[in-house]
Amino acid sequence: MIARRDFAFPSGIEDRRASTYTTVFRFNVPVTSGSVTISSGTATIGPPTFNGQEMSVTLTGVTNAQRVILHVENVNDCGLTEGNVPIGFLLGDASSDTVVNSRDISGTRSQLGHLVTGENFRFDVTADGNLDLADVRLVKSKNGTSLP
Ligand SMILES: [Ca+2]
Ligand SMILES: [Ca+2]
Repeated sequence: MIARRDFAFPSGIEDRRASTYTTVFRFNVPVTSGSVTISSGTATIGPPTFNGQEMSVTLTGVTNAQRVILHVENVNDCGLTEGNVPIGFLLGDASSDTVVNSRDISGTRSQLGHLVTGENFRFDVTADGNLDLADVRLVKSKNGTSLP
């Protein structure tokens, strides 16, 4: 039995560019079945895969500056467990505050040449493992965009 509260968390914002995004749902017990559908937003979802306490789905065709809401249900065949998980997609929003502005640009510039770590990975908006001018250019190109 998985508690409903497992799904009660705030929307994260993905700020990196990728053709495929993997969304991992982590539970407090091992999971072997479940379904995930897109309840709103533009994306194509793949079938879920299971590994220990994690269920993963891939998202492709995700457009920028939108909120995708994933509907998770029937985890471990427990019909009572369901929930909506919102994910924001906003390229360049390294600061995760729903707008791309000069703070994101200066923040990305401040990371130029650094190694990508668990602390600064959001500045690698091209998601290529390097913090370089391509990241700064991408953030600049999205200046002024925001999540609805
Ligand atoms: Ca921002
Ligand atoms: Ca990069």
